Amino acid sequence: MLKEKVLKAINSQIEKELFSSQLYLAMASWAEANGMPGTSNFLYNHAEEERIHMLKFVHYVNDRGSHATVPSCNKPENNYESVKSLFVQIMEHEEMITESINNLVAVCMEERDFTTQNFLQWYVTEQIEEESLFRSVLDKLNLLGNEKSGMYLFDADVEKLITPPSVI
Ligand code: OFO
Repeated sequence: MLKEKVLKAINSQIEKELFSSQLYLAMASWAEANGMPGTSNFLYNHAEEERIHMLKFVHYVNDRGSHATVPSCNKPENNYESVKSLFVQIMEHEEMITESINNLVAVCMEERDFTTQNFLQWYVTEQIEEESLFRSVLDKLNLLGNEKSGMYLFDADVEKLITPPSVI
């Protein structure tokens, strides 16, 4: 069984991963409705990725003999000013997630739960990849500046960054 503090922190992280998935789903739908098929495919795929992050926690908690609870989820923003503002928001969101994973590691260290700390290393590495991915998307957008014609190329290009969701 997990210690109370560790369980509480993981259940709170499950809520964040669920929100990430819903947020990227809402963003994907906005991009699809606004004629950006490559961007929407990229975001739909990433919404799945976040659902897998959530499930990985759920299975871990239950495998340890505790109970992972499924939370309700806040409504994500459904409208965006621009593709750039959407990706800026993702970057800020992922930085917040990285901070949250780091805090979770700190809780495990305080509670001397080295098994969970070891399990969390997957998320620590994943956050390096996620931040790097979204930074590279923002770099592409910054290179385009305000050129509307460039958005067609961006849309085709961002789709190439899709990777199959990782296995649980
Ligand atoms: Fe985007 O990494 Fe999970 O939340």
